[in-house]
Amino acid sequence: MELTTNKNVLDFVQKYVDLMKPDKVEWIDGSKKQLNELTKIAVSTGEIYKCNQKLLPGCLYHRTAVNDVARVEGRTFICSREQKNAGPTNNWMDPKEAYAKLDAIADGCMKGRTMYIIPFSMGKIGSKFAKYGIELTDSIYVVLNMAIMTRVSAKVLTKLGDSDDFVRGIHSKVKLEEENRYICQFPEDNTIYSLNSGYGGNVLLGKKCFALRIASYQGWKEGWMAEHMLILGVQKPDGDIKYITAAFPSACGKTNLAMLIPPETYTKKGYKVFTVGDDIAWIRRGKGGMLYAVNPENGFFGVAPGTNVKSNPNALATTRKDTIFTNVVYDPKKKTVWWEGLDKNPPKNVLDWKGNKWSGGMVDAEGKIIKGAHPNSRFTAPAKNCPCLSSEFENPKGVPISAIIFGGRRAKAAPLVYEARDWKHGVFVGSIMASETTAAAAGAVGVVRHDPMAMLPFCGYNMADYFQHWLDMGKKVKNKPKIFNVNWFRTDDEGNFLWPGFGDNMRVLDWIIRRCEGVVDAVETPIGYMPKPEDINLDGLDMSVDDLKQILDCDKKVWSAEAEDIENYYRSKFGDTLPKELYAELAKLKKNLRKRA
Ligand code: GTP
Ligand code: SPV
Ligand code: MN
Repeated sequence: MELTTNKNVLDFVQKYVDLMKPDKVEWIDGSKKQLNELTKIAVSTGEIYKCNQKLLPGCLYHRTAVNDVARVEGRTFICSREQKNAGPTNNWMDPKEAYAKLDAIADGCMKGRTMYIIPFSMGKIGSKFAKYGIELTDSIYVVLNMAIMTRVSAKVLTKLGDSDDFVRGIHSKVKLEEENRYICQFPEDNTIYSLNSGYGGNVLLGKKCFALRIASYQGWKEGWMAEHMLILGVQKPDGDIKYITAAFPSACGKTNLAMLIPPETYTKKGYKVFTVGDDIAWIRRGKGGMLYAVNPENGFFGVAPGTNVKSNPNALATTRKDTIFTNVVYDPKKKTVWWEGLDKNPPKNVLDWKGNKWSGGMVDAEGKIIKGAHPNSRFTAPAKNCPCLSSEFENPKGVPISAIIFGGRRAKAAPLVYEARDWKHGVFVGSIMASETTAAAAGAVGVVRHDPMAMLPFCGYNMADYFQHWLDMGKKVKNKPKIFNVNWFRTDDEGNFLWPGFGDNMRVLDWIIRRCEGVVDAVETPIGYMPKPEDINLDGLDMSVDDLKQILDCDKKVWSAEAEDIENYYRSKFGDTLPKELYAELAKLKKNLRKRA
């Protein structure tokens, strides 16, 4: 039954029913009963497996097509009317051409299938931050994931009333053909059109497509920001909580930092860390001249490999019920799941992420270990399962931000942590972010590329305008967060990480917070303020101040080369369109490097 009389919604649905020609249409109200019935259908067709309900109550298992396991940046388009509004970092398609191309692929694609209509909210329904969407899909897997990741409810339609202010999401698996896979965003039409994929970031349209690509555009127009950031709260022994957001590229440690458990030297003093979000932050100006952040999502779509009781016990605990596992190892007898880095006992005689027979320790013809789980295998888990979920998770006003952290995966160059001199310099620091590519997107892994603010694949408009928007936001905010850059991934010549990372990243957060409070000194370097090595708490770590000095350095030679590279990047990508403040910051960096040489 239709859940609304909103003509804008009904017209939208009808248009795609006429085009895609589903046998049946079903409105999703988000009720447990309906989701259970859909699960039953998906289990009966083999689309989804039910896990062992004693060990993993409410948990499900799914495998995507082998050619469809990550975001496809090369097939992701920003379809603004003018190419310049997509900018130099996005693929662009003319919207007319894009609709025609996609409509032709979608014609009749749901014959023999059911179209599910999912009303969902990003952000708490009814809050100032909230934005609503309707996703059409022919995938039960998508419905079940959306019901975890977003707020799926008939209430969304009630709140929407007769309004036209909703994001239109159109998704079909079609035939999962790689050559006809398209992830198109139409920011000026509030529309997302995704065909021929069944993988997370390509099809859970509330996430990257809406909450980042469309929302970043909305934020630009409306004076707020949509960022690829985690949000966490650090509670100090005196009870005061400082909130921090951090932008790292995909698979560079957001979920891990958001859920970190501090080392004993902190817990015994009473420090606690709370998670508000692990991937996306919507940020607005608020009380006290500060920036406030909410997590618009309702669940975590986290990287499975490497998640274990030691690295991230909170994430692991979050996945023990009502979770969907995708592309990990499945034991069809025990109905349990496994992934590399879960424990040291890989199962035998089970199925790998492709559904092939697999046993831990199996090697290929060259003697190389065959992995059981895909490196980008994921869990979809409800936020409310998270043991360290912040009590502010549902706060409709968001949390006040004291610090913003940028960070990437850099074997060399970038030090453990440094602080920007001011907001403008901080925007520069975000704009020059570079990071090694990971398995979260299709393509080569481990290649250093520029990824400004970790938004390269997610900015829904011209990146030069996005930089300007950052600069402008700074002008409007009185009590601006301080901006920092971190790198957990420095390695020695043998490729070993030089910093323990994970829970021990608390030691860096501690310095950051003390900087925000103005209670600790710093050393001025050409790239910004760096900690005095003795100001990083190493208590309980097998690491000397000398070891630490290795990763708290600003090598002038390395940074001079870095500055050249930034200049090339700026000039070749953006030329005159780049805000002149950023060229001025680059000039300052070069001068600092010369001065102190
Ligand atoms: P997306 O969900 O793709 O946006 O990823 P994410 O940024 O949330 O990354 P996540 O926390 O899932 O971590 C990705 C990978 O980085 C995992 O394999 C982690 O084990 C690894 N990782 C996370 N934090 C650290 C760290 O502090 N040090 C090291 N060496 N590895 C880390
Ligand atoms: C990322 O790649 O940054 C993710 C996973 O968070 S996806 O939803 O697939 O984009
Ligand atoms: Mn992400």
